[in-house]
Amino acid sequence: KQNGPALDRDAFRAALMAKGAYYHIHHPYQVDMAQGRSTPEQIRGWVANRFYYQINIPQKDAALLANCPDAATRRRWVQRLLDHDGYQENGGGIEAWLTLGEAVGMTREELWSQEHVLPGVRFAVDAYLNFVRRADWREGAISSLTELFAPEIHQSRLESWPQHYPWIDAAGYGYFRKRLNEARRDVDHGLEVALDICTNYQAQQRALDILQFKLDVLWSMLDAMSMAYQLGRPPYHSVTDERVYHRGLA
Ligand code: PQQ
Repeated sequence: KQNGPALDRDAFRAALMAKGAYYHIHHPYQVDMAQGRSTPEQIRGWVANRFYYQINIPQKDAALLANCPDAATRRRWVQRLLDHDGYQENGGGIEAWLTLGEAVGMTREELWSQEHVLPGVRFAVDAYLNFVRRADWREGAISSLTELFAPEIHQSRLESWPQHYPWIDAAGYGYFRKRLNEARRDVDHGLEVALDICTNYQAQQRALDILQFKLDVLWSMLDAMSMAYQLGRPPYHSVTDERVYHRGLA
């Protein structure tokens, strides 16, 4: 990319925020869920596939910690592991997502089995984990910045889903409620890192590319779900009705 003038702190923050235009809140699959057009099968498909994201997030954050030589940063970042994995008697986000799974009519075993996880979703999530494994921790932190836009999507689910989907047990909504505050706190830290290190044009463009990569991850997950659950074209649909796709080699 060409060189150019650096944006000042506020203009760079605005450029990051402008990437919200490509957030998965605008994906037709997400829009259909928010507007009450999704079938129970489509909601269940989303919950089961998103579970793969949920279980990879703490591994992603552990990878970032492993790459971070700064103790003060690790002290703050480690909270994300506790948020998702839980600690002592506190259940974390993974537990809350399993409760969401039960609320939409699936068993915990069904989620853990990964039998519903589509290859396209798996590849997208794996790309995120692998990026953070290999990246400088500060670039890893920048890749979490889609969370800038997450409180709005969690809030929208809390408002619209109970209205449209009375068949979902309200006990399932704990995850979304819990993330409202956690995401805001995460974003404060991630944004601080981005604004502090991206003080020249090239670093700023690189940060915007990293954020776009992460937006691509989230969008691609929903593309795979659209094919499978809306268009009736899951992998190998032209050959078999069986879910023959692999369940992860790790
Ligand atoms: N993103 C991260 C991350 O990149 O570290 C962690 C989370 C997200 C979560 O814990 C979420 O719950 C979450 N939820 C959504 C969503 O439901 O739309 C999106 C995102 C995101 O933007 O990456 C996260």
